[in-house]
Amino acid sequence: MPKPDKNEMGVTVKKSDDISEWYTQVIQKAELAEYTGVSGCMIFRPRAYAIWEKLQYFFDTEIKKLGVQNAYFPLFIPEALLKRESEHVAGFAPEVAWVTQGGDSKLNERLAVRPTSETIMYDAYAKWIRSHRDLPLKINQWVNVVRWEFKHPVPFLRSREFLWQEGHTVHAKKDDAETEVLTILEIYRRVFEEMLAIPVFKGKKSVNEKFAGADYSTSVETIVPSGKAVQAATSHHLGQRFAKSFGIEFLDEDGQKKLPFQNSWGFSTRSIGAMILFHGDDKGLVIPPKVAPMHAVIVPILFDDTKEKVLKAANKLKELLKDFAVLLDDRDSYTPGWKFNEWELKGVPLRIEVGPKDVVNDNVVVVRRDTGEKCVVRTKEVAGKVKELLDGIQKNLFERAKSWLKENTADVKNWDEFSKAVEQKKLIRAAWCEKTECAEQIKEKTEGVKVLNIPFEQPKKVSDECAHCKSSAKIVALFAKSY
Ligand code: 87F
Repeated sequence: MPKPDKNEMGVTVKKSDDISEWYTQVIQKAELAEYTGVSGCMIFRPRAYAIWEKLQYFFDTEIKKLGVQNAYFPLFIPEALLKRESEHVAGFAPEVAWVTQGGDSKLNERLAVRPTSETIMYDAYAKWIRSHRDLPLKINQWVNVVRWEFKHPVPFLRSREFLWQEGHTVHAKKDDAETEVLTILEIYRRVFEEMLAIPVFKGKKSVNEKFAGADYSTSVETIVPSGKAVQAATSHHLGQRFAKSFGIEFLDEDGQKKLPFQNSWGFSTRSIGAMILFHGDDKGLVIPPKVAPMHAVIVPILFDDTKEKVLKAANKLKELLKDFAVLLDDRDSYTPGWKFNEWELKGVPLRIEVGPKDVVNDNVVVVRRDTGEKCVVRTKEVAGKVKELLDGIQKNLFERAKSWLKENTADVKNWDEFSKAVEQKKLIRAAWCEKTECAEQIKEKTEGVKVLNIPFEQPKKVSDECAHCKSSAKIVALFAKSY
C-alpha cells in the first residue's frame, strides 16, 4: 500500500493564517471526527470519544459525591409535553427536530427528538415526589441531544447532534438549590481549568441571555483563539416555575403542601472543540495530559543489526511505564521521522525515543509535545520523569492559555474602544447598564456581539458609565461574538 507523503498527512496551513481551515484539517487528520451525509452530524471517532470519557469520568465522580444518580429518559418527547411549559421552548422552537411518521403510518402526535429533557423528566418527577422524604431528588443523564441549527455547522462546537450531561435536581429549600447551582458551576470550572487546561470566567447570565425557563442562569465562559466565545457550561436555578406547570408538589414536615425548587445544569462535547482550538499548534493537536487517551508513545529507532536489542529495551521501557497509557510503535513499515510527525499530529503529550546508542548508555530521549524540548533520561528514572513531565505539560498548557486569554481580553471605557476591541476579536470587559435594549443595540451594531456573563469576580471598573449607552452602570460584563 503506498504511504501518503508527509504533506498529505500533516496539517498544511498555519493556525495563525487560517484557523478555521486549520481546525477542519486537525479534526480529520488527527482522527477525531468524520463528516457524514447529514450536515451538522459528525462521527466522534475513538480518539475524540476517549477524551469525552475522561471528562465524563471526572465529572461523574464529582457529582456522585453530591448524591447525584444517573438515569436514562427517552429520546422522544410528545409534542404536548414539550409545550407544557411554553415559555422555555418559545425561543428554541425553530431548532426542534420532529418525528412524524413510523414506517408508512403517520403518528397521531408528533414526537420531538430530545433537545433537552426538562419536560420529560419533570413529568415523571411529578409522579415520584410526594413528601419531603423524597427530596432532594438529584438525577443526571449522559445522552445525545439534537438541535436543528441553521448556522454553518462546526464539528464539536456547533453540531446538530451532540453529547452532553444534563443534571436535573429538586430541593425542598430554595437555599439548598441555590447552593448547588454554584457547587456545580465550580465543578465545571475544574473540568475546564484542571482537565482541559482552559481558563474560564464564572458568572451570572444577563436577563436576556439566561435560559428562559430559569429564575437565573450561571455559566463558565471563555474565548478561543478563533476570537469567538464559547459558553463552556451552564448551571440554572429554575425556581418553582416548572414545579407549577408540571404539578410537582410535596408534603413538608409541617404538614403543608409546597412547591419544590429546581435546578438544571449541563456541559457538552463542545468542550472538546474548545480544547482543540486552545492548545493545538501548526503541527496539529496538543492534548492536555489529564484528558489524553495516550500519555506517551515509544518510538524505537531500528536498524537491521541492532533491531533485536532496541526492541527488547523498548519493551522493557513499556513495562517500566505500566502506570501510564503508553503505546509502543514498533511498526517497521514506517520510518521514525514519519512516526514522530504522526504522533505530534495526534497530540500525544510525550514521545520517548530509544535507539542503539541509548541502549548502550541505558538512556532514553523524552520529547515534550507542548514545547518540543528534549531531555535524556536514565532508564531507571524514566517513570518518575514521565510523571514530572506530564504534570509540567498540564501546567504549562494552562499557563500559556491564561496568558493568551489575558492578552486577548480588553478592558474598554467607551464605545470607541469597544468597537476597536470587536475588530480585534477580543474578549471585552466593559461597564454595562444591564438593559435589554442596550444589549440588543450592541448586538445589532456589531453583527452579533453579546453579553456572555457578568463575572462573579468583578474586575476593577474603569468607568461608571455603560460603555455603549453611557447610562449608569453598576457592573462589568463580558462581551464577544460566540459559537
Ligand atoms: C432547543 C430546543 C428546545 C436549549 C433548546 O442549559 C429547547 C431548548 O430548553 C432548551 N436549547 N434549551 C435550554 C437548555 C436548558 C438546560 N437544560 C438542561 C441547560 C443545561 C441542561
